[in-house]
Amino acid sequence: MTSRWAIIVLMGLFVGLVGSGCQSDSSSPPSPSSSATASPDSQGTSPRTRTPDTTQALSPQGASADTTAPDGMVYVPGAKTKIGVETERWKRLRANRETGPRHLFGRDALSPFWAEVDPFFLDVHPVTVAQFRDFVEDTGFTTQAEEFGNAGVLRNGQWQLVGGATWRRPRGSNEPMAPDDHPVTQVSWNDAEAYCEWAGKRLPTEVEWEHAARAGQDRDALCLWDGSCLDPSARTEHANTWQGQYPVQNTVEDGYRYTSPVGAFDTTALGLQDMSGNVWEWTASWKRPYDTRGSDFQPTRKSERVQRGGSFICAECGGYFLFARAGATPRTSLFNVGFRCARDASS
Ligand SMILES: [Ca+2]
Ligand SMILES: [Ca+2]
Repeated sequence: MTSRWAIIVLMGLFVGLVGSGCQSDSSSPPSPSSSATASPDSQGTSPRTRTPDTTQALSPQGASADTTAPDGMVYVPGAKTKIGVETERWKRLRANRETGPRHLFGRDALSPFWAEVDPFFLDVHPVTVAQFRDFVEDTGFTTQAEEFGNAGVLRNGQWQLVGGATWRRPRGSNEPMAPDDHPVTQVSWNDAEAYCEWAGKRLPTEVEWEHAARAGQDRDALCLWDGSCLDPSARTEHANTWQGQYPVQNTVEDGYRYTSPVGAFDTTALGLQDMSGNVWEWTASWKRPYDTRGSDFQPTRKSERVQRGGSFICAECGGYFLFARAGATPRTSLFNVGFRCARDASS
């Protein structure tokens, strides 16, 4: 059983690397290339994101909404929010190779749309190793990477399934323990969902994630920080990414070769940390092109869940763009993917 899963995951790694995902970003987490044919609702299965309409004004928060965030979370106001990126803008970004990213996410983020998002709470930072340990110690939970006996690691410039790579030792059994204050990695989507449920929370939809990243209002922003995101040096300052020639040389100008402690870089206007860089973050949503989001969808074993925000191996990539989407099957565990949890604000 274990080897069967390993093969499935390994196939995903290779397909993700040689498939269409490579064009969009060489440093994106490897994943099956099924997203083009999958047709999940990009807003996930969540009823929290309602059908968009043509009104673009911020909708007032419900008068009864409780805006006092629980410990470790921030309040994200509800709004009608624009998700995705205009085709022309995306083409201009792609054409601007000198200042823009060489690898640009986003073909499946074209066809932007308006969504109405209810207010919600979102974790300030990705779930840390210490927080995940509390969950494991409380529940005896076994992650899927532990079950399979291996997980995905970028090693010597190649994605590999490495034995013994788990949330405790994300790069393999002979590698260092993950520090307590770093984001937990080597957790599958299923693991992430289990954690959030234990914590009395849930995974955010990708619409909620992008809305929060836009500080709940800035619909036209490209990045978490201002227009300087097209300046390569600004990326070093604002987020844990990759400097140098991916995937063979990392000059580590930002101080971190792998994950960084949560909060080591910028905090957004809403008070969120590590939204860009450090680790990609699982969302509740199935990955499908936005222009198919209105159609029926039945997930298959190849269907992917959306990840957001880019990671420490995001090199000259567009992972730090607010519209950037990556994905992997819900069983996939990678050393640059973590998650944070959300909670309804008015219930
Ligand atoms: Ca780095
Ligand atoms: Ca992140």
